[in-house]
Amino acid sequence: MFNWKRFGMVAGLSLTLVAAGCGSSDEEGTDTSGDSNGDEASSEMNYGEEMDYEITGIEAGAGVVSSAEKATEEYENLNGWEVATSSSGAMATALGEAIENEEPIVVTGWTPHWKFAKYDLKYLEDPKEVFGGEEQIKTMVRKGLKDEKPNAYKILDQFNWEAADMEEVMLEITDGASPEEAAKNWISNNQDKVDAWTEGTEEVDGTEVELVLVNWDSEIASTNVVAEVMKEQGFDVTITPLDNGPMWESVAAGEADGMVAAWLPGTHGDQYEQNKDNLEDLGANLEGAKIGLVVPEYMDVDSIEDLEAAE
Ligand code: PBE
Repeated sequence: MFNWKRFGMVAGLSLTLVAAGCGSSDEEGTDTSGDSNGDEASSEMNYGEEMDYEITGIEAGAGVVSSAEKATEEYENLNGWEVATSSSGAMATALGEAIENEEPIVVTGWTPHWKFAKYDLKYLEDPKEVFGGEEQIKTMVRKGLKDEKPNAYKILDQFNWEAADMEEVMLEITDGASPEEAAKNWISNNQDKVDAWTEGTEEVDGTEVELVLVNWDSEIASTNVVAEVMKEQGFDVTITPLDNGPMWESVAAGEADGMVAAWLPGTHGDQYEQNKDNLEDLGANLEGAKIGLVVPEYMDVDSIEDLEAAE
């Protein structure tokens, strides 16, 4: 049997290594005679140079990383820029450190995310609309789930909340709570919402359910909340972290029961097209999501077009 977990891990790791190996290909040695930066009079900082013309990305398979790469091709001024891939956690650490030192940084960002509650941040305008508009986060389940595990299916179908709910859970996790703990706390404070998700379902006795996710902060929050609700109904829930492609493929292949992490229409548009015939789309579980390039407020740029091209 194909091991999706291992595939996801290995694929993620090797992509990271490839990305690390082909870092920046600066044109070193062209600047031969003295300091040709000239412009002593210019008070404008060259943010691009300070950042090594690098956008701080997240997991290689994330839609926001593909969009950022596309942006480096479509915006002339991002010519020569690279998107450095790592993980959502590493991006958040880099963002926190840059802010502490008031240094420039451009990250691949998304909403809902706790970073907007912790820091003063802004999305860069995207006149070419490379990052798309408002998105929904949708729930996808494997074919056959409805017949085989109707109560699990119904809970997943009825799961639906708001950005503020998700942010609350994310913030608690960032502040040190375990995902299970934060999920349980949210559930006990929002029993009315949870009751609507379990409405019309019966409790079960240890039925196994496997949910898949990518370890993005937003999906850690949502998946754990759904998992805890299902556990309270008697399900034996496993959460398996994968890379983005394998997350979609595992549901389409029927290896996993479902996921609540489908960002559409733009972010995961390719994955959806490739897998839509082999899975069941249960609709939006959250409205008003968004992706883009995000910078600290103190940076004097408003649009992607304000960033300087690499020399
Ligand atoms: N994200 C969070 C994901 C979807 C959820 C925006 C980092 C992505 O870019 O694929």
